[in-house]
Amino acid sequence: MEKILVTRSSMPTLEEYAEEIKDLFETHWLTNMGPKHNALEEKLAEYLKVKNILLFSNGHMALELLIQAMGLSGEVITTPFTFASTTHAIVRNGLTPVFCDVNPEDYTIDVTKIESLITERTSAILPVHVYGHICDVEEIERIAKKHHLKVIYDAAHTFGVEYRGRGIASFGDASMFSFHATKVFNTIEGGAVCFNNSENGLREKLFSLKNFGIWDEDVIKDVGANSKMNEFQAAMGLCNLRHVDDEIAKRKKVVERYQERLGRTGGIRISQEQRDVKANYAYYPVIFEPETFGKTRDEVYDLLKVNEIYARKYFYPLTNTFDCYKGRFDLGDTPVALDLSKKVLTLPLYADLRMEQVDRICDIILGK
Ligand code: T4K
Repeated sequence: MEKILVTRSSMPTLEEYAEEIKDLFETHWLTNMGPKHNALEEKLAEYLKVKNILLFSNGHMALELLIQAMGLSGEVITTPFTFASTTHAIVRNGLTPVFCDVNPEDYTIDVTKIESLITERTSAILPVHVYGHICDVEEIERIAKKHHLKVIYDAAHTFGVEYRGRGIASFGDASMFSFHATKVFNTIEGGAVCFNNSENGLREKLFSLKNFGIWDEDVIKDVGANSKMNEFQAAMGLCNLRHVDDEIAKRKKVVERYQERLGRTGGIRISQEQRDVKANYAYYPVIFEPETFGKTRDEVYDLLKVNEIYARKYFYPLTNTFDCYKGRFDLGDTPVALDLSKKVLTLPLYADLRMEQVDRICDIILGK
């Protein structure tokens, strides 16, 4: 039986990558903001339609250091229907996450519930464009302005996504992207912070924080970390960027096949295309309603697994139920997220997933 995993990293050919890294064996310049790192930054700023970009060793450190750089304090409003990274980045900065529920349509933050969670301790909103579905960026901007809050987006899943022709990172004060091996665009491990406004010193601060707080050889101003993207990562990015549009087009075909096969089945909820959004088809989440569909999410998961198909329960468990946060949060605050986390399964999705493989997955789910 052919094994199918939830995703498979996009890679250039060995020849293309070898060609890209060849000069590293002459220059011996391997990291610390080298020429490939700088070239990738330039190309990505253009691709993502954003004025400022800084590259990091991974998305998580990009987010953690972004929160530090913004000097946030007290409470940060966020959602628990996400990867561990989002909540951990807040807590590791000594801040308190305040969990807002998500909406049942696209699983992003429920903007009607944000204002009731704002207190005098709130300093920011940190919503997640989960699965590549964008948040209600306009309403979030309105709320943030009214209450003088910062907005940081966890845009780990939204590489290349645009809203009304604007790069998604042009919304909010800043956005974090992940370029992990499992993402639409990867640099093996990697990440970025993007933002438009550069008049607040954010660029300089982030540059310092990802390099031990060093401003120059003799001046260390910040308690920084080490989170630099190295030249081999950047080389992978330069190669993958050449093919990313093709990859997204192929992913779209896979998604369309899933929609065709599963879209009209009672008890199965699939994501709808968002209006005015150029999508990237990052994930394919399916919600199984056991009463109507006849099987629970866990039963579908197991059924696929015995057939060597490894779908994933992204995002279960909710971050506010993690062992490390035991007793700290009230699950009653996020009922929609809790319900989704018990019913969602993300099906295999990657550019080279063949149509007959998609059909096999759908046949098993539909009991054909
Ligand atoms: N915010 C959000 C909303 C995120 O989803 C993430 C990361 C972050 C922040 C933090 O960004 P990073 O610091 O990671 O850049 C994976 C990824 O490791 C993680 O990046 C991602 N989200 C999360 C949703 O998924 P795991 O633990 O599920 O990965 P793993 O090792 O089980 O891999 C999943 C599948 O991917 C494998 O079954 C096969 C495929 N795969 C995996 C690897 C490692 C490949 O094809 N190649 C590979 O090299 O977390």
